[in-house]
Amino acid sequence: PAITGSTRPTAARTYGELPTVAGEGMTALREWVDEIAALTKPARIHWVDGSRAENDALLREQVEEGKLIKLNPEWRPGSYLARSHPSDVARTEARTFIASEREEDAGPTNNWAAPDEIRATITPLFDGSMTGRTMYVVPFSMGPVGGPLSHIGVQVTDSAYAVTSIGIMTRVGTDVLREIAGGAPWVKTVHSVGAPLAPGQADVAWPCNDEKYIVHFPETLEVWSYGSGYGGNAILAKKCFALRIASVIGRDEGWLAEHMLLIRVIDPAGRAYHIAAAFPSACGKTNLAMLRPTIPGWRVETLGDDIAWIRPGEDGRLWAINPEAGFFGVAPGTGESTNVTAVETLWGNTIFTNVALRPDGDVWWEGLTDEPPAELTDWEGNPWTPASGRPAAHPNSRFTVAAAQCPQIADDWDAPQGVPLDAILFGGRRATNVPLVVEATDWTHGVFMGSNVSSERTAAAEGTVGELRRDPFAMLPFCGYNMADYFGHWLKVGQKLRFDRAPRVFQVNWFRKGTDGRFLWPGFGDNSRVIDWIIRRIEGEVGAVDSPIGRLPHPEDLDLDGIDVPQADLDELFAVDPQLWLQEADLTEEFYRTFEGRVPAPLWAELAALRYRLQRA
Ligand code: GTP
Ligand code: SPV
Ligand code: MN
Repeated sequence: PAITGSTRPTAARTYGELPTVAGEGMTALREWVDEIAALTKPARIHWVDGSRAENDALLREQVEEGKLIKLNPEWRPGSYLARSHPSDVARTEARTFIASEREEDAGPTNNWAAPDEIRATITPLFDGSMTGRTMYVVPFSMGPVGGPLSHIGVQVTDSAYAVTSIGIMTRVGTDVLREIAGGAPWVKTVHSVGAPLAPGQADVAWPCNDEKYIVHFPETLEVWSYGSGYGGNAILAKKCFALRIASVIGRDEGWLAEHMLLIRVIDPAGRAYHIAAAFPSACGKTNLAMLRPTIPGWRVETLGDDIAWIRPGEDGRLWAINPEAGFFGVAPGTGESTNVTAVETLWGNTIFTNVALRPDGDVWWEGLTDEPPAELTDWEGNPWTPASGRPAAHPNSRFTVAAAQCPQIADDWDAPQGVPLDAILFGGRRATNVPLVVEATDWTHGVFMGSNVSSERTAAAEGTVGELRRDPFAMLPFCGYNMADYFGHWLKVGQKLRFDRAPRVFQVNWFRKGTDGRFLWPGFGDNSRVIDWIIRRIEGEVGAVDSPIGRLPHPEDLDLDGIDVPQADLDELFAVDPQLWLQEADLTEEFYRTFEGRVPAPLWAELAALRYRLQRA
């Protein structure tokens, strides 16, 4: 049957076209939309078609309503600045729930809620939550529409900011509806900022609610998000779907949904390698994804900067896609000297959130230039000068921009079948202990390494910045099921690979500090020197030094031509202190014990072997 539009609340204003896509699957979608509308009671419904005209209209409207500031097109064409409410600036992990039927399926690292109970809690909040607002229906695809590794979702939201962000971050449009009409399964995601408008009530620039719930129902493939308009709390395709829900689908179907960047590295001989790397939030994924090697002859092509969906292929290799279509990147620290590729990517058509505004109508943030401008308007809209003694941009301020705009994006970045992985990197922000690079001896050891990632907390989520916490596989806030089962799933995926075709696993740490508190490694473009070693390891061109924690480079094998890292710093970068590592091992045991017998035996065996090697060192 042809769709004639929703029967519920009559549109006070009409936008776009009601979808005319026909097919069985559309009935279920329409019924669901009607059901959500009956609950949330919006003033109007807008089916998003993903067209350029629609996007332009939505942006214009947000400017008229004071929700976006149009940047000076002379400097930043097609670009906008959003200022969030000061209380709504990052993911709220304490308000994020996995509502699996059984508590043990969520596991000790997630906040669990009984599905019935949490539905009973949030349903009254959603009741009338869109009053006076437009409810947008956004059909999106993660991965190319119809691709073998792709999955579809629909987000209903009362935030136009979310709609324009999803439009950049995913593939939105009527072709997705056609897939749904044809019977493709889809994930239901519901988002409300939780700020109903009474008749005549003026809206605010960033509506949100002090009460927040980000709730995932892994059994019914649903996400319900209430009260926040920011990032991963509001763009539900990203962390909620592509990681938390997708990790559960992957567990059941035999693949992996990971918090990983994806790159192609091309060496001076023209050989191409594909690397995926998991670093916790604000620990360098976007930067490595856009790497400009400082060693001659090397090139990096960007494939993805935050999420990878990875599947064992029939050839015994792991194949990965980036399911997203854009970057939601950390602004501070992104500059000409650190990530020139990002700076070039942001030339226009970008939505900035919580950065500072220059008097000339362009944006600025800490690290964009060495010297700050003499005067700015800070992220909260207050006058700012370098003497203000506070950052002008919020530490978790972000840019939202299409992947296709990246000057070094791979030509085939959206190839439906993805790319075969040669190496997997695990990293974190560690001032001590973890060396610049260390290679795992085999897949199981690599999984052990991944399960032990710890990292200093960043501004990407609420909490105390700098505090060391366990963040296995950089998935602590994103694994939608029991983390110990997830470790087991990684081991199982490894068994499907041909031993000589499984990616090699490495742990890296760009953030080790000297006793004086300065970074020992220059990082950024110079991380290509570590990549170079990794690839020469893969090719068997260099040996390695066995250490209790894994294989380290022979000092002469790390290409340091053209940089000046003092020998003392290099020694410290690779120092492995058995006593400190034995303490880490104790923490690992403590951590594993929180899973009450669910951590797979091979990982306990790795821990025992590690202790044995450390005690003999
Ligand atoms: P999410 O988007 O939150 O997942 O973050 P991300 O992992 O993509 O981190 P991103 O690349 O945005 O980097 C976060 C911060 O770390 C930025 O301020 C960077 O400047 C800084 N950073 C990235 N790479 C390096 C590095 O090699 N060395 C140092 N010292 N800092 C780095
Ligand atoms: C992260 O925190 O890892 C991000 C930002 O990539 S958000 O989308 O808000 O999760
Ligand atoms: Mn991230």
